[in-house]
Amino acid sequence: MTRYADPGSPDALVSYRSRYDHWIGGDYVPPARGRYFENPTPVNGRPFTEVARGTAEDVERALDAAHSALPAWSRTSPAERAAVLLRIADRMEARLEPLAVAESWENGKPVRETLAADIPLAIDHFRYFAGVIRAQEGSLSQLDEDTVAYHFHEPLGVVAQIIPWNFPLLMAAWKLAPALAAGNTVVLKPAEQTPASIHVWLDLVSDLLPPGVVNVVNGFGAEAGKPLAASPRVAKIAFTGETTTGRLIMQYASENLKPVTLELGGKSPNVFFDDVSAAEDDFLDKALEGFTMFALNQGEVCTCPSRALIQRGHYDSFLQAAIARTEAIVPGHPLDTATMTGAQASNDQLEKILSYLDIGKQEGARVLTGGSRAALGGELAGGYYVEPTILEGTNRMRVFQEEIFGPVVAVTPFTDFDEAVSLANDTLYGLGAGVWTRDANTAYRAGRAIQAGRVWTNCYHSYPAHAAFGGYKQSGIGREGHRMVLEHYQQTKNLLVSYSPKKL
Ligand code: TXE
Repeated sequence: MTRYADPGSPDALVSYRSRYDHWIGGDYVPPARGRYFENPTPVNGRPFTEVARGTAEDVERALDAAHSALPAWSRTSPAERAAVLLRIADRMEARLEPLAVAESWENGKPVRETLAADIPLAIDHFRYFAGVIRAQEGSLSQLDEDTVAYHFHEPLGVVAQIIPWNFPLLMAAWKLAPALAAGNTVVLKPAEQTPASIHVWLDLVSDLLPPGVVNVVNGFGAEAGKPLAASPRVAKIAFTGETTTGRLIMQYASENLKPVTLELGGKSPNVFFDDVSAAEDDFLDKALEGFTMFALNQGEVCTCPSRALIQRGHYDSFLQAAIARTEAIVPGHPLDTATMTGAQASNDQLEKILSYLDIGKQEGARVLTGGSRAALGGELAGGYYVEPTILEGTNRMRVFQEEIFGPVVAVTPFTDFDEAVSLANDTLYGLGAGVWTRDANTAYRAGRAIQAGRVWTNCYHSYPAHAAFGGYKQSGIGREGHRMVLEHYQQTKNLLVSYSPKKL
């Protein structure tokens, strides 16, 4: 096991600047109003850098830079853009460990995950879209002997991207890779809780991008995010965050008739049919691991399997095994590779989760394990740690209906297939779901009947670049990942050409 040194200490792999300005036009630019905010690490609650607090003036400067860079970037060939994306991926791979440590330090997530998942997946997104853009073809329709309709893919222009704090670099990669591959330039606003890791990334790769192709304006939602999303100078807004914020983004965009893609909240069901417990091989073990995925990334995942629906025939035995498995999750310092669960990303998030634990108890939910703030003490004393928690109750309780975004799963039994599907769909959301059974017919029918953009079947929480991701119902609009996301970053140009010498 390895314990990476804390940034700021002598052996650290990452050294932060004491202050981060905005990144505009290929350079650091101080905020127009001269204000900065402190950025604490969730590991111990202490600030480690300060960051520019952006406003509308900064957004305008970033939009100027993105518009200046657009003509040249949008005219590069797909092969040139693919080469840039591949170089970015190679650079990131060569510096995997520092990027992983930076991501863990700022977000609080375990470094074993940033090393094995967050950063490798981000790298793979750049590689995937480098390949996709080279393979993309237009189309041609022959309308008659002398008339042809050509269809070209053209970039949208300058796009706005507003991202959250739960996977700062991976969410940046999900949005940047397809946007850049398609020939757009970008103004991106990271979340105020995790503004620094994108700058660590920029310090690593910015020389590979022409100035102004990627611009980063830091700051808060209302001060920096709103002027960006409301600007008539952006061609599209891509947003990931809370459903209520998504509604606001759509309102801003509607003023200028701009397209939006939204990745919003979830309350994903994880459904365990009886036959799971009858399996004689490792399948039960795999399903139990699938159950504990509610604690992955401290539950701060929009697809967190935060509702476990367990069939009555094996309810007690499965739940006992699931409790034991949950209690075996190792908490600890996020930079220790033995740690399985780290800190929540912010103090606000910690308080939100603790308040939901109180709400659950008041509603009559039974706490089967966990249920409190985790007292880790020592050097982690000021950090934001929560015990992985299993609540048992009924699907109409608030803890079954509202997104907690913490390591909390709400468990309830079901009797048969129809009840499982009805409980699974009894939610405003429709982002993810899990189905566990060895019966192929049950798996297929449940997968088709559950109203969610992704239904993992006998697996959970995998995010390959070439699988479409997005929400049904109030979980969002549009898809990310997969080559189909290019549709959200391109527009179709039709050239309708007559080659006939005859008069009209
Ligand atoms: O989200 P916000 P918050 C959920 C999760 C979490 C809750 C609140 O339940 O507890 O949302 O988190 C920017 N105009 N998710 O408050 O506010 C903001 O600065 C323009 C689910 O952090 O939606 C940040 O960059 N931008 C989710 C981004 O929006 C605005 C991931 C997300 O912040 C804005 C995160 C405004 N008016 C939270 N207000 C997921 N789907 O994965 C805020 N922002």
